[in-house]
Amino acid sequence: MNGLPSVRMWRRSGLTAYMYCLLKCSPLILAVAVCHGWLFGDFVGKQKELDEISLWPLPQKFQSSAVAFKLSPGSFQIVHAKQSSAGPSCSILVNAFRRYFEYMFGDLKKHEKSRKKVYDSDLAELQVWITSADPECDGYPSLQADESCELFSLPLLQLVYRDDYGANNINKTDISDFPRFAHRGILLDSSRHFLPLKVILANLEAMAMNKFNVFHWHIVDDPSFPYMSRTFPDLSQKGAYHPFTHVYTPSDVKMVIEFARMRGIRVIPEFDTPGHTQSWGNGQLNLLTPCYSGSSPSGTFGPVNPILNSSYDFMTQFFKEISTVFPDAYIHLGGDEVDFSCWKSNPDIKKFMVQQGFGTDYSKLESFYIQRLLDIVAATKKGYMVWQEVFDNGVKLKDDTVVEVWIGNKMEEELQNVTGAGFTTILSAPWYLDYISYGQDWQRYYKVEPLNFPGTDAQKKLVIGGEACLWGEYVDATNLTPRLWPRASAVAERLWSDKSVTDVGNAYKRLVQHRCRMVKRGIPAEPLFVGHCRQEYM
Ligand code: CP6
Repeated sequence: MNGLPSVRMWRRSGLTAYMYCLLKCSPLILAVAVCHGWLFGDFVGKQKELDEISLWPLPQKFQSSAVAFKLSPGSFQIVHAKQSSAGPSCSILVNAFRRYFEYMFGDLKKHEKSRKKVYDSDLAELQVWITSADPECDGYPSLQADESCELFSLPLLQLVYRDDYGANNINKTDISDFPRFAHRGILLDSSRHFLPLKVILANLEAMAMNKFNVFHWHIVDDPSFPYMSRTFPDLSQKGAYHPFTHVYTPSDVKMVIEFARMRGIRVIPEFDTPGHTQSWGNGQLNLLTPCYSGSSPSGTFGPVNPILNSSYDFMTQFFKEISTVFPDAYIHLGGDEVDFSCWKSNPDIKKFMVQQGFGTDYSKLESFYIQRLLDIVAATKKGYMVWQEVFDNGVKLKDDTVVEVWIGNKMEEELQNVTGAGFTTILSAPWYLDYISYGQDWQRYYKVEPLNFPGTDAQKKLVIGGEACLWGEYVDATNLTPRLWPRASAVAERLWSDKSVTDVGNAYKRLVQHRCRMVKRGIPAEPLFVGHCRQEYM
Protein backbone atom coordinates (compact mmCIF):
# COMPACT_ATOMS: atom_id res chain seq x y z
CA MET A 1 0.00 0.00 0.00
CA ASN A 2 2.67 2.49 0.97
CA GLY A 3 4.13 4.40 -1.88
CA LEU A 4 0.99 4.08 -3.92
CA PRO A 5 -0.70 7.17 -5.13
CA SER A 6 -3.85 7.70 -3.14
CA VAL A 7 -6.79 6.29 -4.92
CA ARG A 8 -10.38 7.28 -4.65
CA MET A 9 -12.43 4.84 -6.41
CA TRP A 10 -15.40 2.97 -7.51
CA ARG A 11 -18.73 3.46 -5.91
CA ARG A 12 -21.76 1.68 -7.16
CA SER A 13 -24.70 0.70 -5.07
CA GLY A 14 -23.01 2.37 -2.15
CA LEU A 15 -19.77 0.50 -2.71
CA THR A 16 -16.37 1.90 -3.22
CA ALA A 17 -14.14 -0.57 -4.91
CA TYR A 18 -10.45 -0.28 -5.06
CA MET A 19 -8.87 -2.64 -7.42
CA TYR A 20 -5.25 -3.43 -7.31
CA CYS A 21 -3.58 -5.25 -10.02
CA LEU A 22 -0.54 -7.17 -9.01
CA LEU A 23 2.10 -7.81 -11.57
CA LYS A 24 4.00 -11.01 -11.03
CA CYS A 25 6.93 -9.65 -12.95
CA SER A 26 7.72 -6.76 -10.69
CA PRO A 27 7.34 -5.51 -7.15
CA LEU A 28 5.33 -2.65 -8.52
CA ILE A 29 1.73 -2.69 -7.47
CA LEU A 30 -0.65 -1.01 -9.80
CA ALA A 31 -3.92 0.23 -8.51
CA VAL A 32 -6.85 -0.56 -10.65
CA ALA A 33 -10.54 0.00 -10.29
CA VAL A 34 -13.08 -1.55 -12.53
CA CYS A 35 -16.37 0.08 -13.24
CA HIS A 36 -18.96 -2.02 -14.87
CA GLY A 37 -19.09 -1.28 -18.50
CA TRP A 38 -15.38 -0.92 -18.72
CA LEU A 39 -15.19 -4.57 -18.37
CA PHE A 40 -16.13 -6.15 -21.58
CA GLY A 41 -15.45 -7.33 -24.99
CA ASP A 42 -12.35 -7.13 -27.03
CA PHE A 43 -11.43 -4.67 -29.62
CA VAL A 44 -12.59 -5.33 -33.05
CA GLY A 45 -9.84 -5.59 -35.55
CA LYS A 46 -6.29 -4.65 -34.79
CA GLN A 47 -6.10 -1.86 -32.32
CA LYS A 48 -2.81 -0.53 -31.32
CA GLU A 49 -3.37 3.15 -31.62
CA LEU A 50 -4.41 4.53 -28.29
CA ASP A 51 -6.76 7.00 -29.82
CA GLU A 52 -8.71 4.07 -31.13
CA ILE A 53 -9.55 2.75 -27.69
CA SER A 54 -13.29 2.70 -27.89
CA LEU A 55 -14.70 3.41 -24.49
CA TRP A 56 -18.46 3.99 -24.35
CA PRO A 57 -19.77 6.06 -22.75
CA LEU A 58 -16.60 8.11 -22.74
CA PRO A 59 -15.12 8.48 -19.23
CA GLN A 60 -14.76 11.96 -17.80
CA LYS A 61 -10.99 11.56 -17.86
CA PHE A 62 -8.75 8.84 -19.06
CA GLN A 63 -5.19 8.36 -20.06
CA SER A 64 -3.75 5.39 -21.74
CA SER A 65 -0.12 4.48 -22.24
CA ALA A 66 1.59 2.18 -24.68
CA VAL A 67 2.63 -0.18 -21.90
CA ALA A 68 0.78 -3.41 -22.55
CA PHE A 69 0.19 -6.50 -20.46
CA LYS A 70 -1.08 -9.93 -21.31
CA LEU A 71 -4.19 -11.39 -19.81
CA SER A 72 -4.65 -15.11 -19.76
CA PRO A 73 -7.33 -17.06 -17.97
CA GLY A 74 -4.89 -19.53 -16.46
CA SER A 75 -2.85 -16.96 -14.59
CA PHE A 76 -5.23 -14.05 -14.06
CA GLN A 77 -7.77 -13.79 -11.30
CA ILE A 78 -10.07 -11.24 -9.72
CA VAL A 79 -9.95 -11.31 -5.92
CA HIS A 80 -10.94 -9.33 -2.85
CA ALA A 81 -8.19 -7.11 -1.51
CA LYS A 82 -7.15 -7.80 2.08
CA GLN A 83 -8.23 -4.33 3.13
CA SER A 84 -11.65 -4.66 1.54
CA SER A 85 -14.68 -4.24 3.78
CA ALA A 86 -16.64 -6.50 1.45
CA GLY A 87 -15.85 -10.13 1.93
CA PRO A 88 -16.62 -13.30 0.04
CA SER A 89 -20.23 -12.86 1.10
CA CYS A 90 -20.69 -9.70 -0.99
CA SER A 91 -23.14 -11.04 -3.53
CA ILE A 92 -22.81 -8.15 -5.96
CA LEU A 93 -19.05 -8.52 -6.23
CA VAL A 94 -18.96 -12.30 -6.30
CA ASN A 95 -21.49 -12.16 -9.09
CA ALA A 96 -19.60 -9.40 -10.89
CA PHE A 97 -16.24 -11.19 -10.68
CA ARG A 98 -17.77 -14.26 -12.24
CA ARG A 99 -19.50 -12.28 -14.97
CA TYR A 100 -16.50 -10.22 -15.90
CA PHE A 101 -14.19 -13.20 -15.96
CA GLU A 102 -16.60 -14.83 -18.35
CA TYR A 103 -16.80 -11.72 -20.56
CA MET A 104 -13.03 -11.62 -20.69
CA PHE A 105 -12.21 -15.20 -21.37
CA GLY A 106 -15.48 -17.00 -22.05
CA ASP A 107 -14.98 -17.21 -25.77
CA LEU A 108 -11.41 -18.51 -25.73
CA LYS A 109 -10.74 -21.93 -27.16
CA LYS A 110 -9.98 -24.80 -24.76
CA HIS A 111 -6.25 -24.91 -25.45
CA GLU A 112 -5.96 -21.18 -24.93
CA LYS A 113 -7.76 -21.47 -21.62
CA SER A 114 -5.49 -24.21 -20.39
CA ARG A 115 -2.18 -22.58 -21.27
CA LYS A 116 0.12 -23.40 -18.34
CA LYS A 117 3.14 -21.29 -19.15
CA VAL A 118 3.16 -17.96 -17.39
CA TYR A 119 4.89 -15.03 -19.00
CA ASP A 120 6.48 -12.11 -17.23
CA SER A 121 4.09 -9.78 -18.92
CA ASP A 122 1.05 -11.66 -17.67
CA LEU A 123 -1.17 -9.90 -15.18
CA ALA A 124 -1.58 -12.01 -12.07
CA GLU A 125 -4.59 -10.66 -10.30
CA LEU A 126 -6.95 -7.86 -9.76
CA GLN A 127 -7.68 -6.99 -6.17
CA VAL A 128 -10.92 -5.33 -5.31
CA TRP A 129 -11.02 -3.12 -2.29
CA ILE A 130 -14.40 -2.01 -1.01
CA THR A 131 -14.21 0.81 1.48
CA SER A 132 -17.83 1.48 2.35
CA ALA A 133 -19.76 -0.27 5.16
CA ASP A 134 -22.27 -2.86 3.85
CA PRO A 135 -20.01 -5.97 3.75
CA GLU A 136 -22.88 -8.18 2.63
CA CYS A 137 -23.68 -5.83 -0.24
CA ASP A 138 -27.35 -6.60 0.16
CA GLY A 139 -28.59 -3.06 -0.47
CA TYR A 140 -30.33 -1.63 -3.50
CA PRO A 141 -29.06 1.06 -5.80
CA SER A 142 -30.57 4.51 -5.28
CA LEU A 143 -30.76 7.96 -6.79
CA GLN A 144 -28.21 9.10 -4.22
CA ALA A 145 -25.69 6.38 -5.01
CA ASP A 146 -22.24 7.76 -5.70
CA GLU A 147 -21.22 6.13 -8.96
CA SER A 148 -17.92 7.88 -9.29
CA CYS A 149 -14.72 6.00 -9.59
CA GLU A 150 -11.15 6.84 -10.00
CA LEU A 151 -8.71 4.26 -11.04
CA PHE A 152 -5.17 3.81 -11.77
CA SER A 153 -3.50 1.88 -14.42
CA LEU A 154 -5.66 -0.83 -15.68
CA PRO A 155 -9.36 -0.70 -16.21
CA LEU A 156 -10.15 -3.82 -18.10
CA LEU A 157 -12.01 -5.32 -20.93
CA GLN A 158 -13.01 -2.39 -23.09
CA LEU A 159 -9.33 -1.78 -23.00
CA VAL A 160 -8.64 -5.37 -23.76
CA TYR A 161 -7.87 -6.18 -27.33
CA ARG A 162 -6.66 -9.18 -29.22
CA ASP A 163 -3.22 -8.75 -30.75
CA ASP A 164 -2.20 -10.25 -34.06
CA TYR A 165 -1.59 -13.56 -32.34
CA GLY A 166 -5.00 -13.75 -30.73
CA ALA A 167 -3.78 -13.07 -27.20
CA ASN A 168 -5.62 -10.71 -24.85
CA ASN A 169 -3.71 -7.52 -24.28
CA ILE A 170 -4.38 -4.59 -22.08
CA ASN A 171 -2.81 -1.18 -22.04
CA LYS A 172 -1.90 0.62 -18.86
CA THR A 173 -4.65 3.17 -18.39
CA ASP A 174 -5.81 5.62 -15.75
CA ILE A 175 -9.46 6.53 -15.59
CA SER A 176 -11.27 9.05 -13.50
CA ASP A 177 -14.95 8.82 -13.98
CA PHE A 178 -18.36 9.83 -12.73
CA PRO A 179 -21.75 10.33 -14.35
CA ARG A 180 -22.92 13.74 -15.46
CA PHE A 181 -26.53 12.83 -14.53
CA ALA A 182 -27.71 10.55 -11.74
CA HIS A 183 -30.85 9.23 -13.45
CA ARG A 184 -30.11 7.42 -16.71
CA GLY A 185 -33.13 5.37 -17.64
CA ILE A 186 -34.72 3.11 -20.20
CA LEU A 187 -38.50 2.83 -20.42
CA LEU A 188 -39.88 -0.49 -21.65
CA ASP A 189 -43.58 -1.11 -22.13
CA SER A 190 -44.78 -4.61 -21.28
CA SER A 191 -48.49 -3.91 -21.83
CA ARG A 192 -48.85 -3.18 -25.56
CA HIS A 193 -46.97 -6.44 -26.06
CA PHE A 194 -45.95 -8.91 -23.41
CA LEU A 195 -42.18 -8.98 -23.01
CA PRO A 196 -40.86 -12.37 -21.91
CA LEU A 197 -38.62 -12.34 -18.85
CA LYS A 198 -35.64 -13.33 -20.98
CA VAL A 199 -35.98 -10.21 -23.11
CA ILE A 200 -36.17 -7.95 -20.08
CA LEU A 201 -33.08 -9.54 -18.53
CA ALA A 202 -31.14 -9.33 -21.80
CA ASN A 203 -31.90 -5.63 -21.96
CA LEU A 204 -30.86 -5.08 -18.36
CA GLU A 205 -27.53 -6.60 -19.38
CA ALA A 206 -27.30 -4.23 -22.34
CA MET A 207 -28.26 -1.34 -20.06
CA ALA A 208 -25.38 -2.17 -17.72
CA MET A 209 -22.98 -2.22 -20.67
CA ASN A 210 -24.11 1.32 -21.43
CA LYS A 211 -24.12 2.53 -17.81
CA PHE A 212 -27.88 3.02 -17.68
CA ASN A 213 -29.00 2.78 -14.07
CA VAL A 214 -32.81 2.96 -14.11
CA PHE A 215 -35.26 0.50 -15.61
CA HIS A 216 -38.55 2.40 -15.89
CA TRP A 217 -40.96 -0.49 -16.19
CA HIS A 218 -44.16 0.69 -17.84
CA ILE A 219 -45.63 -2.60 -16.79
CA VAL A 220 -49.38 -2.16 -17.38
CA ASP A 221 -51.51 0.03 -19.64
CA ASP A 222 -54.77 -0.09 -21.63
CA PRO A 223 -54.22 -3.28 -23.63
CA SER A 224 -53.08 -5.67 -20.92
CA PHE A 225 -52.31 -6.04 -17.23
CA PRO A 226 -49.48 -8.56 -16.94
CA TYR A 227 -48.50 -7.71 -13.34
CA MET A 228 -49.71 -10.51 -11.07
CA SER A 229 -51.02 -8.87 -7.91
CA ARG A 230 -51.26 -10.89 -4.71
CA THR A 231 -53.94 -8.60 -3.35
CA PHE A 232 -55.99 -8.43 -6.54
CA PRO A 233 -55.25 -11.58 -8.55
CA ASP A 234 -58.16 -10.85 -10.91
CA LEU A 235 -56.30 -7.88 -12.38
CA SER A 236 -53.95 -10.16 -14.31
CA GLN A 237 -56.28 -13.16 -14.29
CA LYS A 238 -58.76 -11.14 -16.33
CA GLY A 239 -56.64 -8.28 -17.60
CA ALA A 240 -53.53 -9.97 -18.99
CA TYR A 241 -53.39 -11.24 -22.58
CA HIS A 242 -53.24 -14.70 -21.03
CA PRO A 243 -53.62 -15.48 -17.32
CA PHE A 244 -50.63 -17.87 -17.09
CA THR A 245 -48.33 -17.32 -20.03
CA HIS A 246 -48.48 -13.55 -20.40
CA VAL A 247 -48.00 -12.49 -16.78
CA TYR A 248 -45.18 -11.51 -14.45
CA THR A 249 -45.44 -13.66 -11.35
CA PRO A 250 -44.08 -12.44 -8.01
CA SER A 251 -40.99 -14.55 -8.62
CA ASP A 252 -40.52 -13.09 -12.13
CA VAL A 253 -40.65 -9.60 -10.65
CA LYS A 254 -38.15 -10.59 -7.96
CA MET A 255 -35.82 -11.93 -10.60
CA VAL A 256 -35.94 -8.71 -12.62
CA ILE A 257 -35.23 -6.66 -9.49
CA GLU A 258 -32.33 -8.89 -8.40
CA PHE A 259 -30.79 -9.12 -11.87
CA ALA A 260 -30.96 -5.33 -12.04
CA ARG A 261 -29.52 -4.90 -8.54
CA MET A 262 -26.49 -6.98 -9.47
CA ARG A 263 -25.84 -4.46 -12.22
CA GLY A 264 -26.45 -1.30 -10.22
CA ILE A 265 -29.81 -0.71 -11.90
CA ARG A 266 -32.91 0.56 -10.12
CA VAL A 267 -36.31 -0.81 -11.09
CA ILE A 268 -39.02 1.86 -11.05
CA PRO A 269 -42.43 0.42 -11.86
CA GLU A 270 -45.07 2.61 -13.45
CA PHE A 271 -48.72 2.08 -12.64
CA ASP A 272 -50.27 4.76 -14.79
CA THR A 273 -53.66 6.15 -13.68
CA PRO A 274 -56.29 7.53 -14.03
CA GLY A 275 -55.96 7.20 -17.83
CA HIS A 276 -54.37 4.27 -19.69
CA THR A 277 -56.28 1.90 -17.42
CA GLN A 278 -58.67 -0.04 -19.70
CA SER A 279 -57.14 -3.38 -18.71
CA TRP A 280 -57.63 -2.67 -15.00
CA GLY A 281 -61.37 -2.64 -15.54
CA ASN A 282 -61.53 -6.30 -16.52
CA GLY A 283 -60.55 -7.53 -13.09
CA GLN A 284 -61.82 -4.77 -10.83
CA LEU A 285 -65.53 -4.02 -10.91
CA ASN A 286 -66.60 -0.36 -10.74
CA LEU A 287 -63.04 0.95 -10.90
CA LEU A 288 -63.49 2.69 -14.25
CA THR A 289 -65.97 5.42 -15.15
CA PRO A 290 -68.98 4.17 -17.16
CA CYS A 291 -69.34 6.27 -20.30
CA TYR A 292 -72.79 7.37 -21.42
CA SER A 293 -74.33 7.78 -24.76
CA GLY A 294 -77.18 10.20 -24.18
CA SER A 295 -78.94 9.23 -20.97
CA SER A 296 -77.88 5.60 -20.77
CA PRO A 297 -74.55 3.84 -20.22
CA SER A 298 -72.91 2.95 -23.50
CA GLY A 299 -71.16 -0.14 -22.16
CA THR A 300 -67.72 1.39 -22.57
CA PHE A 301 -65.50 2.73 -19.82
CA GLY A 302 -63.20 5.66 -19.33
CA PRO A 303 -60.49 6.61 -16.81
CA VAL A 304 -60.57 5.52 -13.15
CA ASN A 305 -63.78 6.76 -11.55
CA PRO A 306 -62.61 9.68 -9.42
CA ILE A 307 -65.88 10.27 -7.57
CA LEU A 308 -66.17 6.93 -5.74
CA ASN A 309 -64.52 6.23 -2.39
CA SER A 310 -64.16 2.62 -3.51
CA SER A 311 -61.64 3.75 -6.15
CA TYR A 312 -59.43 5.22 -3.44
CA ASP A 313 -59.86 2.21 -1.17
CA PHE A 314 -58.68 0.06 -4.05
CA MET A 315 -55.67 2.29 -4.76
CA THR A 316 -54.73 2.27 -1.09
CA GLN A 317 -54.55 -1.51 -0.99
CA PHE A 318 -52.99 -1.82 -4.40
CA PHE A 319 -50.14 0.62 -3.78
CA LYS A 320 -49.55 -0.83 -0.34
CA GLU A 321 -48.66 -4.05 -2.14
CA ILE A 322 -46.60 -2.29 -4.82
CA SER A 323 -44.60 -0.42 -2.19
CA THR A 324 -43.49 -3.72 -0.65
CA VAL A 325 -42.87 -5.62 -3.90
CA PHE A 326 -40.62 -2.94 -5.44
CA PRO A 327 -37.74 -1.86 -3.20
CA ASP A 328 -36.88 1.39 -4.99
CA ALA A 329 -37.68 4.61 -3.18
CA TYR A 330 -39.76 5.78 -6.15
CA ILE A 331 -42.91 4.62 -7.92
CA HIS A 332 -44.01 6.18 -11.21
CA LEU A 333 -47.68 7.13 -11.03
CA GLY A 334 -48.21 8.20 -14.63
CA GLY A 335 -50.99 10.75 -14.85
CA ASP A 336 -50.54 11.41 -18.58
CA GLU A 337 -53.02 11.77 -21.42
CA VAL A 338 -56.29 11.66 -19.52
CA ASP A 339 -59.20 11.65 -21.96
CA PHE A 340 -62.07 13.72 -20.58
CA SER A 341 -64.77 12.68 -23.06
CA CYS A 342 -66.09 9.80 -20.94
CA TRP A 343 -66.14 11.88 -17.77
CA LYS A 344 -68.02 14.57 -19.69
CA SER A 345 -70.66 12.05 -20.76
CA ASN A 346 -71.39 10.72 -17.29
CA PRO A 347 -74.23 12.46 -15.37
CA ASP A 348 -72.91 11.46 -11.93
CA ILE A 349 -69.55 12.97 -12.74
CA LYS A 350 -71.21 16.12 -14.02
CA LYS A 351 -73.12 16.43 -10.77
CA PHE A 352 -69.93 15.96 -8.78
CA MET A 353 -68.22 18.66 -10.83
CA VAL A 354 -70.94 21.11 -9.88
CA GLN A 355 -70.82 20.10 -6.21
CA GLN A 356 -67.07 20.61 -6.09
CA GLY A 357 -67.26 23.92 -7.94
CA PHE A 358 -65.03 22.66 -10.77
CA GLY A 359 -67.31 24.20 -13.42
CA THR A 360 -66.50 22.48 -16.68
CA ASP A 361 -62.75 22.31 -16.07
CA TYR A 362 -62.12 18.58 -16.10
CA SER A 363 -58.43 19.04 -15.44
CA LYS A 364 -59.57 20.08 -11.95
CA LEU A 365 -61.25 16.70 -11.58
CA GLU A 366 -58.11 15.01 -12.81
CA SER A 367 -56.09 16.93 -10.24
CA PHE A 368 -58.61 16.04 -7.55
CA TYR A 369 -57.98 12.36 -8.29
CA ILE A 370 -54.21 12.65 -8.56
CA GLN A 371 -53.99 14.67 -5.37
CA ARG A 372 -55.73 11.92 -3.41
CA LEU A 373 -53.63 9.25 -5.09
CA LEU A 374 -50.39 11.06 -4.26
CA ASP A 375 -51.42 11.28 -0.63
CA ILE A 376 -52.18 7.56 -0.62
CA VAL A 377 -48.80 6.69 -2.07
CA ALA A 378 -46.96 9.17 0.14
CA ALA A 379 -48.40 7.29 3.13
CA THR A 380 -46.51 4.18 1.96
CA LYS A 381 -43.28 6.18 2.45
CA LYS A 382 -42.44 6.07 -1.25
CA GLY A 383 -41.46 8.96 -3.44
CA TYR A 384 -43.18 9.33 -6.74
CA MET A 385 -42.52 10.25 -10.31
CA VAL A 386 -45.22 11.65 -12.60
CA TRP A 387 -45.58 12.65 -16.24
CA GLN A 388 -45.51 16.38 -16.87
CA GLU A 389 -49.31 16.87 -17.12
CA VAL A 390 -49.61 16.38 -13.39
CA PHE A 391 -47.37 19.37 -12.82
CA ASP A 392 -49.00 21.34 -15.63
CA ASN A 393 -52.41 20.91 -13.99
CA GLY A 394 -51.17 22.53 -10.81
CA VAL A 395 -51.37 19.49 -8.54
CA LYS A 396 -49.61 20.02 -5.23
CA LEU A 397 -46.55 17.79 -5.29
CA LYS A 398 -44.21 16.61 -2.56
CA ASP A 399 -40.82 18.30 -2.69
CA ASP A 400 -38.99 15.16 -3.80
CA THR A 401 -41.34 14.49 -6.75
CA VAL A 402 -39.63 13.84 -10.07
CA VAL A 403 -41.51 15.31 -13.02
CA GLU A 404 -40.89 13.58 -16.34
CA VAL A 405 -40.96 15.92 -19.34
CA TRP A 406 -42.12 13.98 -22.37
CA ILE A 407 -43.93 16.39 -24.68
CA GLY A 408 -41.66 17.41 -27.54
CA ASN A 409 -42.85 20.89 -28.37
CA LYS A 410 -42.08 23.57 -25.81
CA MET A 411 -39.79 21.19 -23.98
CA GLU A 412 -37.41 24.00 -22.98
CA GLU A 413 -40.26 26.06 -21.61
CA GLU A 414 -41.50 23.07 -19.60
CA LEU A 415 -38.05 22.44 -18.13
CA GLN A 416 -37.87 26.09 -17.22
CA ASN A 417 -41.28 25.98 -15.52
CA VAL A 418 -40.79 22.70 -13.66
CA THR A 419 -37.35 23.61 -12.33
CA GLY A 420 -38.51 27.18 -11.73
CA ALA A 421 -41.10 25.73 -9.36
CA GLY A 422 -38.29 23.89 -7.60
CA PHE A 423 -38.99 20.33 -8.76
CA THR A 424 -36.50 17.79 -9.94
CA THR A 425 -37.06 16.65 -13.46
CA ILE A 426 -35.97 14.12 -16.03
CA LEU A 427 -36.17 14.49 -19.76
CA SER A 428 -37.55 11.95 -22.18
CA ALA A 429 -39.11 14.16 -24.87
CA PRO A 430 -36.14 14.02 -27.30
CA TRP A 431 -35.59 10.30 -26.83
CA TYR A 432 -38.69 8.48 -28.04
CA LEU A 433 -36.95 5.54 -29.61
CA ASP A 434 -40.20 3.96 -30.77
CA TYR A 435 -40.09 6.56 -33.56
CA ILE A 436 -37.97 5.17 -36.36
CA SER A 437 -36.77 6.64 -39.61
CA TYR A 438 -34.27 5.86 -42.34
CA GLY A 439 -30.67 6.67 -41.50
CA GLN A 440 -28.64 7.33 -38.40
CA ASP A 441 -31.16 8.81 -36.02
CA TRP A 442 -28.85 8.06 -33.07
CA GLN A 443 -27.05 11.27 -34.03
CA ARG A 444 -30.18 13.27 -33.34
CA TYR A 445 -30.41 11.74 -29.85
CA TYR A 446 -26.71 12.34 -29.35
CA LYS A 447 -26.88 16.03 -30.20
CA VAL A 448 -29.46 16.86 -27.53
CA GLU A 449 -28.14 19.08 -24.74
CA PRO A 450 -30.47 18.53 -21.75
CA LEU A 451 -29.52 21.76 -20.00
CA ASN A 452 -30.15 23.92 -23.02
CA PHE A 453 -33.04 25.89 -21.56
CA PRO A 454 -33.27 29.31 -19.95
CA GLY A 455 -32.72 29.05 -16.21
CA THR A 456 -30.41 29.64 -13.29
CA ASP A 457 -27.65 27.27 -12.21
CA ALA A 458 -29.90 26.12 -9.38
CA GLN A 459 -32.58 25.26 -11.92
CA LYS A 460 -30.15 23.28 -14.07
CA LYS A 461 -29.12 21.26 -11.03
CA LEU A 462 -32.70 20.04 -10.77
CA VAL A 463 -32.40 18.19 -14.06
CA ILE A 464 -31.24 14.86 -12.71
CA GLY A 465 -31.21 12.96 -15.97
CA GLY A 466 -33.29 11.45 -18.68
CA GLU A 467 -34.81 8.36 -20.18
CA ALA A 468 -34.87 6.70 -23.56
CA CYS A 469 -38.41 5.41 -24.10
CA LEU A 470 -39.35 2.44 -26.21
CA TRP A 471 -43.13 2.37 -26.24
CA GLY A 472 -44.50 -1.00 -27.20
CA GLU A 473 -47.16 -0.51 -29.88
CA TYR A 474 -44.90 -1.87 -32.61
CA VAL A 475 -42.40 -3.72 -30.45
CA ASP A 476 -42.28 -7.19 -28.96
CA ALA A 477 -39.65 -9.83 -28.25
CA THR A 478 -38.88 -10.17 -31.97
CA ASN A 479 -37.63 -6.64 -32.53
CA LEU A 480 -37.17 -4.91 -29.19
CA THR A 481 -33.45 -5.39 -28.67
CA PRO A 482 -32.21 -4.32 -32.12
CA ARG A 483 -34.59 -1.36 -32.12
CA LEU A 484 -33.26 -0.19 -28.77
CA TRP A 485 -29.54 -0.81 -29.27
CA PRO A 486 -27.30 0.87 -30.15
CA ARG A 487 -29.70 3.82 -30.58
CA ALA A 488 -30.13 4.08 -26.81
CA SER A 489 -26.35 4.06 -26.44
CA ALA A 490 -26.36 7.61 -27.84
CA VAL A 491 -28.58 8.66 -24.93
CA ALA A 492 -26.33 6.76 -22.53
CA GLU A 493 -23.30 8.79 -23.51
CA ARG A 494 -25.22 12.07 -23.44
CA LEU A 495 -26.30 11.34 -19.86
CA TRP A 496 -22.98 9.96 -18.62
CA SER A 497 -20.15 11.83 -20.32
CA ASP A 498 -19.05 15.42 -20.05
CA LYS A 499 -21.07 18.13 -21.77
CA SER A 500 -18.11 18.79 -24.06
CA VAL A 501 -18.23 15.29 -25.55
CA THR A 502 -20.13 16.21 -28.71
CA ASP A 503 -17.97 15.08 -31.63
CA VAL A 504 -20.31 12.93 -33.71
CA GLY A 505 -17.51 11.60 -35.92
CA ASN A 506 -15.52 10.40 -32.95
CA ALA A 507 -18.67 9.00 -31.35
CA TYR A 508 -19.42 7.10 -34.54
CA LYS A 509 -16.06 5.33 -34.48
CA ARG A 510 -16.39 4.34 -30.86
CA LEU A 511 -20.04 3.38 -31.15
CA VAL A 512 -19.38 1.07 -34.09
CA GLN A 513 -17.02 -0.87 -31.84
CA HIS A 514 -19.23 -0.69 -28.81
CA ARG A 515 -22.07 -2.11 -30.88
CA CYS A 516 -19.83 -5.01 -31.91
CA ARG A 517 -19.06 -5.64 -28.23
CA MET A 518 -22.79 -5.93 -27.58
CA VAL A 519 -23.18 -8.29 -30.53
CA LYS A 520 -20.31 -10.38 -29.24
CA ARG A 521 -22.07 -10.66 -25.90
CA GLY A 522 -25.14 -12.01 -27.61
CA ILE A 523 -27.14 -8.81 -27.78
CA PRO A 524 -28.55 -8.35 -31.29
CA ALA A 525 -27.80 -4.63 -31.57
CA GLU A 526 -28.48 -3.29 -35.07
CA PRO A 527 -25.69 -1.86 -37.24
CA LEU A 528 -25.08 1.87 -37.46
CA PHE A 529 -24.10 1.71 -41.10
CA VAL A 530 -22.12 -0.37 -43.59
CA GLY A 531 -19.44 -2.52 -41.97
CA HIS A 532 -18.71 -5.71 -40.07
CA CYS A 533 -17.86 -7.09 -36.66
CA ARG A 534 -14.98 -9.50 -36.20
CA GLN A 535 -17.37 -11.72 -34.34
CA GLU A 536 -20.77 -11.47 -35.97
CA TYR A 537 -24.09 -12.33 -34.31
CA MET A 538 -24.72 -16.09 -33.88
N1 CP6 B 1 -48.47 5.34 -23.43
C1 CP6 B 1 -48.55 6.00 -22.28
C2 CP6 B 1 -47.97 5.96 -24.54
C3 CP6 B 1 -47.54 7.30 -24.46
C4 CP6 B 1 -47.62 7.92 -23.22
N2 CP6 B 1 -48.15 7.26 -22.16
C5 CP6 B 1 -47.04 7.99 -25.64
C6 CP6 B 1 -47.63 9.16 -26.10
C7 CP6 B 1 -47.19 9.80 -27.22
C8 CP6 B 1 -46.12 9.27 -27.91
C9 CP6 B 1 -45.52 8.11 -27.49
C10 CP6 B 1 -45.96 7.49 -26.34
N3 CP6 B 1 -47.91 5.24 -25.67
N4 CP6 B 1 -49.06 5.39 -21.20
C11 CP6 B 1 -47.17 9.30 -22.99
C12 CP6 B 1 -46.23 9.43 -21.87
CL1 CP6 B 1 -45.58 10.11 -29.31
